[in-house]
This record gives sequence, C-alpha cells and structure tokens, in this order.
Amino acid sequence: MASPIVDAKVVITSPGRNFVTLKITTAEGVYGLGDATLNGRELAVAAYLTEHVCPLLIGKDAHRIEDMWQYLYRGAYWRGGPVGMTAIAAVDVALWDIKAKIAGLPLYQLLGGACRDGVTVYGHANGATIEETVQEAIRYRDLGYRAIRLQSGVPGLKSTYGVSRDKMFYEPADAALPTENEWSTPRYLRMVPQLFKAARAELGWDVELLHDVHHRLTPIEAGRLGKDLEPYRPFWLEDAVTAEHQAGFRTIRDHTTTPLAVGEIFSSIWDCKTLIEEGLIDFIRATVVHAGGLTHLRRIAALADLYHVKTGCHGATDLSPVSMAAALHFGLSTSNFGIQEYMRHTPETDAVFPHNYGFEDGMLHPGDAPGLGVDLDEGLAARHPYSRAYLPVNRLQDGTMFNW
Ligand code: GCO
Ligand code: MG
Repeated sequence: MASPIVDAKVVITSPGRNFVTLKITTAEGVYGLGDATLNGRELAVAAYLTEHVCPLLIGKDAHRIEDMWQYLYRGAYWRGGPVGMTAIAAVDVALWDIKAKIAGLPLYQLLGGACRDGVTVYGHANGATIEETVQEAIRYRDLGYRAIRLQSGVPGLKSTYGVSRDKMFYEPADAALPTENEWSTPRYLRMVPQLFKAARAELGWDVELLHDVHHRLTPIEAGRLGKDLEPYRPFWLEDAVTAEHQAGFRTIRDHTTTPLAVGEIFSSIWDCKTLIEEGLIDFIRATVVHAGGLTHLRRIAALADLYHVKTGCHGATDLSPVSMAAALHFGLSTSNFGIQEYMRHTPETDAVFPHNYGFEDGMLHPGDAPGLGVDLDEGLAARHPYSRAYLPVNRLQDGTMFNW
C-alpha cells in the first residue's frame, strides 16, 4: 500500500519572524508539514531543500520514513551539520504527519501512545532588573506554569541575552543586521545567585526554576555558578559552556550537583553521544527540527534513557508551531521525557499556523486531530514575505568578540 509523493514545496513566511516550512503531498491528496527554520540562516535550508532534496522526493513512497531518512543522510555523502540535518528533519516530520493522517490518528499514537497526561513546559520570566524578573515569574506561576526560566538584565551592562521587550514573546533575531550585546562574566556571576535567592524568597519551593547561560562561561566559572546556585535547587543550568568543549562538562561536574542541560544547537546523536555515555549531562535539549526529525530524536532519547538522561527540547519562538506540535507528540510518548521549553508565538504566527495544541495547568497537549494537528494557511503566509533578520552578536566590554 504505497502513497507516492507527487509534490514537495518550500513555503517561506514572516508573520512577525521568519519560518521555512516544507509541504509534501501524496497522490491521494494527503499532505504533511515539516518545519525547516534555522534562525538567521533560513534561506540556506530553503535552498538545500528546493535545489537538492525536493527533486529526490517525487515518486517515492511517503510511508517509507526510515528508508527516506537513511537515503537523505547516507545518500548526501556530506553528513550532519545544522543545514543538512534541518532539511532532513523537515522531510521526516512531514512524512510522520502524512502517515498519521492516513492512519486517522494523532501522531503520538503511532509513537507508542501517551505515557503521561500532558507535556510539562517551562515559560520565560525575564526583566531588566531582578525585581522585574521576579514579578514576571509570579505572573507565570499565576498562569499555571510549574516551571519557569529566569533571565535578568545584568547591572552595568546595557543589554544582554534573554531579556525581551514583549514579555510573553522573546525574539532575539531582531534586526536586518546583527545588534551588538555586551558582556562581563564577573558582573553576571554576581547577579545570578541574587536572582535565584530573590525568586525563592517570593515564589517558595513548589515551582521549578531554570536558567540559561547561553554558552558564556568557562568550565571552572560554570562550576562556581552551579555551586553558588545549589542552595536554591535549580532544575537545570543550560548551555553553561560552549558544547564543542565536551570535556569541560566533567570539570563542571567535579564542582557542582546542579543539573546540566545542553544541546539546542546539536545536529545529531554524534554531538551528544560522549556527553550522555560519560554521564556529563542530565538533560538533552536536541530538537525535532535541528536534529534530524522525529526518527533521529527518538534514537537520541533511547540512548539518553540508558544513562538516566532526560529530554528537555528547545522550544523558542524560532521553532515554528509545526515543530512545537511534533515536540509535543514526542514528549507525550517518550518515557524519559523531562520537560519542554515553551515560548509562546505571536498571534500573527498562530494565525498562519492554526494548531490544535493547547496549554492547561502547566502542561501542553498536542490534541487528538489526525497527524500533527497543525496546518499552514498559505494565503495568509504569502501576505508576510521573508525579511532578513539576524541573531545578535556579543562583545566583552573591552570590545573583544565573544559568544552570543
Ligand atoms: C533558548 C535559546 C534561544 C536561542 C534561539 C536561537 O534556550 O530558548 O537559547 O533563545 O537563542 O532559539 O535561535
Ligand atoms: Mg538556550
């Protein structure tokens, strides 16, 4: 019972921010969607798909998901990397969407069925000052969130990562040429423990608190921060160091019991194999869209499960509602699910991608519509043309180029 693919096209739209979406259609007229958005490098993936992948899909059986994954991965000769793996992910997720629609089931049923009531998410509380961030955190808690990420401005720095203008939507890709942030590790290291102390004093202990370092510390600095935060029991410290330096995580481990999360920029299982096998992390943040789709993310999760590492998928606004839905079907059906990041999209984005998932009581549920439960309004998408947008860059206060 084959379902030949008759069409594969890339839709680029910018309802408040850029998204690249792959739409695959079968001979029976069933279509599936896959997110292919790579923040600040969108057109590279769009060209990879249009020029090099879409022609390969025509006439192939949409049901042969594993074979298609192997065909695109092994068949490219050039393996891995964010551009190629995001393109493969888009095909993979679109094919899972098609298969589930043909089966007449929500996708999570094909992945083994629900193994929890819903997908616990964390929201983003941020502010220019510690006081403002704590007030935001109270707002999130009152909205029902059970887990909240805390990011605050750093005294003495005019701008920093993670602090947004619009409180419910955080959009770092904010300019046609990169804006410049500034950084001081000593100032930052003084601020974060104070932030957590203030947050625990106001919020108590029934809510999980998280923090993202965004690749900015050395291993020994991260070890010190982890230790300073221990009294406040953070749920995790994210991207404490740049993950290329995998051995650096052992240094952090040697100094703190604060749980470590990493992986939002990982492209494949090979980026996290050592970190997982050597017990250097607690949460793996690889995502459906940037790590080769559901087919590959399930392999990462299976490896992680052996080593008591849980999932904590990236879920920022640059991951479209198509990715968010895929992450929810995955999270609902994966036994070592840990937590899911949830940054709300703007109403403009939600209108272009009508979806079934919904938030209740600190959790998201993907809904029970067949497939992913997300659509793409192509007419509306066409009214929001692509507009180049970069992530910021970051310099130390003396002008040295640094990690953003
Ligand atoms: C997070 C992230 C994001 C990224 C962004 C880059 O933890 O949510 O670090 O905010 O910076 O997704 O594209
Ligand atoms: Mg992050």
